[in-house]
Amino acid sequence: MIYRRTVLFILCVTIAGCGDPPAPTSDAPAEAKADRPPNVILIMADDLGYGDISPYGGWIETPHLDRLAQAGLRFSDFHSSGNVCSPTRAGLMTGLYQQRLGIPGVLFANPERPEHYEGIAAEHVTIAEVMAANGYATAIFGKWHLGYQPEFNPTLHGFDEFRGFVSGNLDYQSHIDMMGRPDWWHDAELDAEDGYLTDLVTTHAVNFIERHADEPFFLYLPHHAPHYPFQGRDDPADRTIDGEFDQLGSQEDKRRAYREMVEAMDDGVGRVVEALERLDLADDTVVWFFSDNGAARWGSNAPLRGFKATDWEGGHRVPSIVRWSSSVSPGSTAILSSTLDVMPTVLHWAGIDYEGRQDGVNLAPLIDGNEPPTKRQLFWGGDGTFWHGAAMRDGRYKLMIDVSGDNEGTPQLFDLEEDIGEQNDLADENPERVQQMLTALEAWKAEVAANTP
Ligand SMILES: [Ca+2]
Repeated sequence: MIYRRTVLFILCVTIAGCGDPPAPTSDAPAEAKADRPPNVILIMADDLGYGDISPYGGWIETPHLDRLAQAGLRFSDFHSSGNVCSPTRAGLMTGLYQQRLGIPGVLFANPERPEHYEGIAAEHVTIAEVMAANGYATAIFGKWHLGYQPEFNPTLHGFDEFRGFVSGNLDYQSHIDMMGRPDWWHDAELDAEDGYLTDLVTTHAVNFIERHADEPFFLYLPHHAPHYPFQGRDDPADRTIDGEFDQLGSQEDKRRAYREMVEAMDDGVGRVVEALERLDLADDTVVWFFSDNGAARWGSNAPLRGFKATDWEGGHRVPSIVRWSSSVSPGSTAILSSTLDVMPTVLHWAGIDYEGRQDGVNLAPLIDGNEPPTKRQLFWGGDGTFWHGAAMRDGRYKLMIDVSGDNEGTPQLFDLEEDIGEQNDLADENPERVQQMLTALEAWKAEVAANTP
């Protein structure tokens, strides 16, 4: 483990563009224990919508997430940087717009698709690499979806341990991917395990926390739930090796299965928090829960418009709750924020001075109230709509370029503070604002394209 960390550290300091080697600073948050920085656990749901879970008034009761929200901070204007799986994950891992990494869309499981051979390149610095270089034990349990080839394995991107899968969707019981291949890994080797996928992720998480209770740890839990195939704990396996199966799963009542999948994930949140409390780590551990994109049509993004794979709010405004009992005051916040902000914020909380490039911002001073909210711009353009459809936020305003269905990309403008459901297009009344935002969007496209392999 020490050897691997050393290698990563050398990698980071020798590669151009990496910036100065990350190193602990003297201005770690005063609340952290003097002898160790906080542990960090990122729990990411897959395709969970804004209107799915009870802390957001959703249709599924999630008592453990309710409890997390009561003890933590609930974001109401938090966004995934992509509207589908791989792009958001690339942005989350690096704090960079995923377009810079050449991952604007899904990395397909089908080997006939060119994207099957792409992934997160070695020169990009991940949050796990920086944490590991600063003394953290690191692990990922769950869905990677940042490359199928051996060189993209998470153990080569800063994670000491990996249990999980590399494809976009997996049978929750048989752990077979949509192409009929086994896809359950232990580090860089296929290694089958029995068990319901969501519970397996949780069991490995609790085990890791117990093993590392005496040292700082960084734990990334990208759950599969509630992404299809729709299978609750008691539903049978659908997929067999090289078999014929419905990708969505065989259950007719998909809403029922979806609810059970979310409930199993909520149980997992409860088991992780219980482990922290049992080991007296709860006050010294950041637990940050969010989703990788909005819900598909089996879930709910209410009151938002649109679904996963669109740039409407329903595609990327997602639940996000952070709990760090000793340092983050409970409540809710309307700060405009992004999965891109997770890395810079977590590194700040960990007392790590990282000088590499980041598109995200450190949210800590905004959360603390030490800085006033800034008027911020965020950009989207991804998964097949890249360079065609797109969206941008400029403070309360959103520019939307929709090329789906009958829409041919005529710019639309919405005031999200007045109209969160994106019903009243204000473009005709605000031509100057539309033009300013279009200009900014084009500048962003050109800038990230200049950094795209
Ligand atoms: Ca997803």
